[in-house]
Amino acid sequence: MHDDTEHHSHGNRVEDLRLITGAGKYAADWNVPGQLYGYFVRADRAHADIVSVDASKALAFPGVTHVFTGEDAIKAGYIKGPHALTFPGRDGMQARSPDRPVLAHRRVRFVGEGVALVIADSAGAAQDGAELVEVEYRDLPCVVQPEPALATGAPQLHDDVPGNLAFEAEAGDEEAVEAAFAKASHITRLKVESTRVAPSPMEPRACLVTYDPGRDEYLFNVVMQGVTTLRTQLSAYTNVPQDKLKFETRDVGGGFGQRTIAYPEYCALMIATKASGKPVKWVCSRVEGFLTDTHGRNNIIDGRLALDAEGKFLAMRLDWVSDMGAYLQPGAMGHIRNTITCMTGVYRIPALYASYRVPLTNTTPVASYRGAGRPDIAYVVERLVNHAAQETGIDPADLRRRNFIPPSAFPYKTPTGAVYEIADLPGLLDKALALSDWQGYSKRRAKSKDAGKLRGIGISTVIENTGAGNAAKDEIEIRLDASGTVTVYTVSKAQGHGHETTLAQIVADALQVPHAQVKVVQCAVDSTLQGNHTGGSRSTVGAGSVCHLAAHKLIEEGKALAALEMHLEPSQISYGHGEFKSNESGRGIKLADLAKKKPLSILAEGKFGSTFPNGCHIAEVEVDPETGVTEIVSYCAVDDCGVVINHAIVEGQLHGGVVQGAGQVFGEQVVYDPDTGQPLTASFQDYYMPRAGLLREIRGQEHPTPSKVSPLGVKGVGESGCTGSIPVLVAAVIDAIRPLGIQHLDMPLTPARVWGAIDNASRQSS
Ligand code: MCN
Repeated sequence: MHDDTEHHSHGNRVEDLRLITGAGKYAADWNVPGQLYGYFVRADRAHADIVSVDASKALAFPGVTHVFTGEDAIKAGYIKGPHALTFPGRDGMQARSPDRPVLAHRRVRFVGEGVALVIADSAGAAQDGAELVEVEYRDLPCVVQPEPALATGAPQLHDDVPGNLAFEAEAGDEEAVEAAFAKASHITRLKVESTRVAPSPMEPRACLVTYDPGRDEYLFNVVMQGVTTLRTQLSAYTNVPQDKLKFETRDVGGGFGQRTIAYPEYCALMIATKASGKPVKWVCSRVEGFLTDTHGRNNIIDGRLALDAEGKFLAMRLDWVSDMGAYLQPGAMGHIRNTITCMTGVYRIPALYASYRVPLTNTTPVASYRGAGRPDIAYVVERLVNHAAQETGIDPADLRRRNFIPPSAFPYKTPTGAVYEIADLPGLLDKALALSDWQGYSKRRAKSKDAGKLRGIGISTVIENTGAGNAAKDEIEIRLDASGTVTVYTVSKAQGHGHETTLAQIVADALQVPHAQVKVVQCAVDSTLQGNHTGGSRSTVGAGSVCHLAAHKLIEEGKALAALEMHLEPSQISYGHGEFKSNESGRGIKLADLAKKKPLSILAEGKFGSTFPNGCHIAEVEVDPETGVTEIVSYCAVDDCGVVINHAIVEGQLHGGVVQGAGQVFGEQVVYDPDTGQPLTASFQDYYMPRAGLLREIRGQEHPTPSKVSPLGVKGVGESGCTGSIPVLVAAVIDAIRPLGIQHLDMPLTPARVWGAIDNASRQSS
């Protein structure tokens, strides 16, 4: 590898200086002269008919210029948002997606739903004006939990969604599973919940929309994860043609899937800017974010795993209830599609069957969150495997080894039709066992016991699909200018992932030029490139691979041009380290000199399938039986994300993902009052956030098996940490408290919950 890129492959993210010195430009930093400000009046109840909205007092407030309501949303025709459950369900069922006018019309269905948009000449006036909007409601009974929502007699949210059941789906072979269950020598059963969480990126949502009547175009300065998906969805919601929707964004402070979609607020702002003739800006508060940014996970899964007398897995059945909140959103598809793709986990399980029921409830809509179903499936499969190990008395590492898909079986077609490309699971396990000193555990457990602590160890071995996207293809443009600078254009958008570093590194590597010579421009305002947004850990497999192809195309086209210059045939030219050279005379022409004659522009494209990163994580915890407080005392992660482009960034991605998973395990949970539907966790005073001290050290190792899906050999890594950490940390805590007779606890494993279980167990045994 070239010296410079070698240097960068171990760190030095080029975007960091800007981002950590306050020089980033986030959505709320965009302003234009003469802009107005929007503030949303939001439902303060979970379920009610809107009897009337009286804006007269608000309109009389100094500075307020307009108030828009559900009537305006209906008039504009901004009524039906796109959703992603577009594949056929059980018996060909089509998802029942109710209307969702961009401002609520006649009915509100969750606390926080936008009812009116007040526009004023200052943010303060808009907020004060909003206080004066009088909404008369007729309260309706609400339902905020998924299983009660499906029960007979439950309050009904939408006339066109009978029984609150928006979708039903199934996968696998139910008969084969039932037949295998009938012969099994052991069946493990566990019902688990992957809790509803609030993704909470650092940067709150914000959006400035400017309407240009001359061009009939809208320009958005908005938080996003890539322009193409947002544009498609906004167009679907509003019927405004895609080429009339422009976007300009520079930095995004975290996304985690939550910044992908076309939120109704953005469409309501379109109504406001068009009607007022002025740009309109809205900045979301943190509380509003908790109420209206899509939530994540939120699955209840009843799982059964059948084993034979040797501990071989025979069959697995999973019955899911996947609550999507009050309306279907784009993004929620992953809860079904990804969980089917990864259903067999890393194991050979000959028969699989899953059923899905998707209820709607009086809660904030749910969409994808880091992993989008992959952590959920890994969680239930790994919990079942650990539970089975316990029940059969087989060592959990050994039980895994007995059931792993062997290296020789790859590419492996799973019973639910996915094709896992490549993995070395036994190798991964061996490395993780050695790294964590699995053998020495009992000594450490005894030591903890002496100190009055309950020690537990957990293991997870997981695999997930990453890479494939919805876009027809990923396109990259590379321009070479007369200064020799290579500029790479992409429509993916980093939200903290370091793409300015890694995409540049890929191109610089291929061109053998210093890293600093390559600049990355994401989502240029007039770009017409196609491609996937950043999500599904696909940017490196997709955009990254095309960067590689584009750089090689640049070399080939450059050779042709250099040959013309030197009156030679392209075959007589070779390329290396930024220079085209005649093979015979050694005469050369540098990239910059070539561009001085004629700037070069290259367009490359590619379409890539899924890659399957996998990992083995082993964690140890100490639980204090007096307080229920858990401390993570050891965390080892061995991961295979194929060829690594930048080791420091990959390590950072894994750390971030692991801690995000730990947040869900130990505290994060969105809670609603079951009677009133009021959210009880709509601020950081009530909603737990993991802090640095939660996980002090991760010992990590790479175990790459290069992918052939990508010419770079890469697999995605952005979500892997979450997928591995949730099952392993829960397993470790359960292992610690199992000697007290506790077999199962649902997340979050807060001190109160753990202590309560310990207390309960000790009462029962005494
Ligand atoms: N990388 C690498 N070598 C590999 C694979 C990846 O060097 N073999 C680098 C990439 O070049 C990139 C980073 O690791 O800089 C993540 O790459 P990739 O796995 O391709 O994932 P994406 O860039 O598509 O990121 C999406 C993924 C998802 S889906 C969520 S959600 C998520 C995540 O990444 N949200 C994040 N990581 C996040 N990190 C930050 N800081 N903020 C978020 O919102």
